[in-house]
Amino acid sequence: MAYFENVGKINYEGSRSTNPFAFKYYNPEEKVAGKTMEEHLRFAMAYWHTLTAGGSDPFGTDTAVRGWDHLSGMDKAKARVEAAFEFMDKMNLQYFCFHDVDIAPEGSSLNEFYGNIDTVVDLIEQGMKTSGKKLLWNTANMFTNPRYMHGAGSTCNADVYAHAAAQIKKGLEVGKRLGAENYVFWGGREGYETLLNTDMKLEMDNMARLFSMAVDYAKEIGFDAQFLIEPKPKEPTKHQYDFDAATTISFLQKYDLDQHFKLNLEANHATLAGHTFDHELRVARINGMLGSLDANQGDMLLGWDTDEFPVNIYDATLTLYEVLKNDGLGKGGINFDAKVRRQSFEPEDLFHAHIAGMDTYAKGLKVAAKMLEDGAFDNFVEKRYSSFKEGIGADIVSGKATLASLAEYALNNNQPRKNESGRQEMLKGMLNQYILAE
Ligand code: XUL
Ligand code: CO
Repeated sequence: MAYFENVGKINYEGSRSTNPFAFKYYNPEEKVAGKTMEEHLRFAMAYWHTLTAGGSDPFGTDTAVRGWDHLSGMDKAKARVEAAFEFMDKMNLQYFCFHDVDIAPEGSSLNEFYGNIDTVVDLIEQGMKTSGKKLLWNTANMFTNPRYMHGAGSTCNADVYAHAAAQIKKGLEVGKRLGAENYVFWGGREGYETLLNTDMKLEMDNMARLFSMAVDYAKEIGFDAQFLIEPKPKEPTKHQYDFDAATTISFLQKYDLDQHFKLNLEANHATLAGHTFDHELRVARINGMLGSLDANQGDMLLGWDTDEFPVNIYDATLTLYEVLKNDGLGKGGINFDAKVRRQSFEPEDLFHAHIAGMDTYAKGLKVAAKMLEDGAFDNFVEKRYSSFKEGIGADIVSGKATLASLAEYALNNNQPRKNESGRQEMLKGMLNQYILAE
């Protein structure tokens, strides 16, 4: 059965196309900086937003109209698998991502949940075989069920902690079976509401213990996916431990986990942390921790995680600039952790949303590649720090300088070199020129 019968395969038609069901910039085979767009971008569909969610918000129930609405339980779960492969095929998406609860109902016991997962994973495995679609990452949802009210790895309840471990164990087994390229941990309730009732040290130590157990188990079963932590500063919890890239990296370093993990960075999480997305990518990149991306965007007028499809070419350009500087995302990809608005309730809207997002990132990729190729920004930065290339600057960088040697230098240096302008406005003008020209 077709769940998206009004829409055919989405093809590239070029920037002058007026067909709303066509790519204007995303041309999978087009070569950019030595690789095809498809190889660079590795777009993924987020199962939870595209198949599972229905548009509800804290003030209203679902609005979405979907071909599986009349079904329930396992029948609905099975229908969604069919719909998922139809959507990915029509949308030309090669990858997908899911939480355990997105694909299968939890039932009334852990054992039943395991059984439901196995049944649906059989279907997914079949679909992957026939279609060639791949699993970018899977994860365990350890935040929706009421049992996780105090957290999962950071809960005060050891039985809940054990339940979380059981979900992760199954998630790793499923990941191995489906050949997931990554496995994600997002700690939505790993944090606190008030320090008055919180043992922060124990909570963080326990989280690290759970990550270590996951690393050990993956090794034991031969699951070689890249492990990823997805930082987010707040929402749903007031303060989340994986606050941002810098905080998460130092957490991983402290617990000796940094060699086993990289980061899955999300645009709207960056803005919630008071950062730009490219800031987060830069922090991860210079620490060798840039793993994968959750592509979306927030709304400057709203203070929460609106998870809108990314349409901002300026941001996409700066994002792809970091990705290219990182020499790509390796096993990672670009997952649309984004949802259509509540008013965009028709199945067609899912296509419009993904087309807009994929075109935005495709255009960003082309602009960023040109910026890198020309080297204008690199040259500027290189020149800006040139005082560290020779003389006293080279001594500082090589570690030869001491406070005493620097003080002696400063005392004798009667004509210190003058500061030069940072030329920020000129550089931003140049960036606009690239975006408008490319
Ligand atoms: C929530 C969020 C999650 C993670 C996976 O803000 O981003 O969907 O991506 O759990
Ligand atoms: Co996300």
